[in-house]
Amino acid sequence: MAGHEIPRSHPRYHSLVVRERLVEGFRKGIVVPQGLIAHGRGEAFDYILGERTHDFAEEAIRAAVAWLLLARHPVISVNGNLAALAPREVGELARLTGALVEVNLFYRTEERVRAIEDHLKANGVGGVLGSACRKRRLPGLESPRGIVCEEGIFRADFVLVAIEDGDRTEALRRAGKRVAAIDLNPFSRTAQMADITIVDEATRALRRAVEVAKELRGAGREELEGIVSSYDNAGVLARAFQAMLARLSEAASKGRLLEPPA
Ligand code: PTJ
Repeated sequence: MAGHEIPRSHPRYHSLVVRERLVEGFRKGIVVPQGLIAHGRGEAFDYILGERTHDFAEEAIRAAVAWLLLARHPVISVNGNLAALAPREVGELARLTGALVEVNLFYRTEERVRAIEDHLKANGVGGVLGSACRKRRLPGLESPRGIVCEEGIFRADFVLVAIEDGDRTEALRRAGKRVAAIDLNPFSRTAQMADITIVDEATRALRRAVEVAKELRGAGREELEGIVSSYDNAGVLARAFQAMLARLSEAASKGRLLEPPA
């Protein structure tokens, strides 16, 4: 069934288009029903943030890109929601930074892994890991997210994850890897456990990461190391909470927002 026609004049046009993309992904077997619920939670946080990339997210994006460029074996981990929302952005960021792309799912079936690989390939992402690789287990992770590719996440020194449930970032860190997470919810276990937390909508953050990668690709090691070593994730998370608090207290004191949701 084709997606619904959304009138361009609708005040929430963009948000409705994004929902259609996920529903389409659900119909193609890329997104799980639980992914639609996860998106709703993300939308609520994005509303509070005013649906824009804040300075704290910008700082986290720069640190994540610098780390992707510095890492010996960087991997971008893709689940159903991310594949449906931002396949081209994933591909471009991987190309610019030399990162591998691996499909890693919580609600894992081999059929879904292949559907996501095909979708990524159809959107220009080359060399996706997932189905045809030597499988290994991430120690201490019971869920199917623990099934990883030896030449991908298992060997990685840096992993970028997005729209992720709570159990994996900790396991990746225990395995000695650095982790950057894109998560609109700064309260989440993933957001709290990551080395770098990008509190921003994943598609918006990846678009910005692509621009930053174009800029930083020509930078020397020293400059990249400077970005990484001066990065303070606790400070970035604190600023994300402050931004939410400021928007909420503005609304609470005036009963309305100066900038209504676009
Ligand atoms: O594709 P699978 O099988 O790996 O499953 C993927 C889902 C999303 C179902 C799974 O990872 C899950 O259940 O995730 P959670 O526990 O709902 O967590 C998702 C987190 O991502 C929540 O903190 C949301 O607020 C956040 N989130 C949702 N949509 C976005 C987002 N963050 C950034 N950008 C979004 N578009």
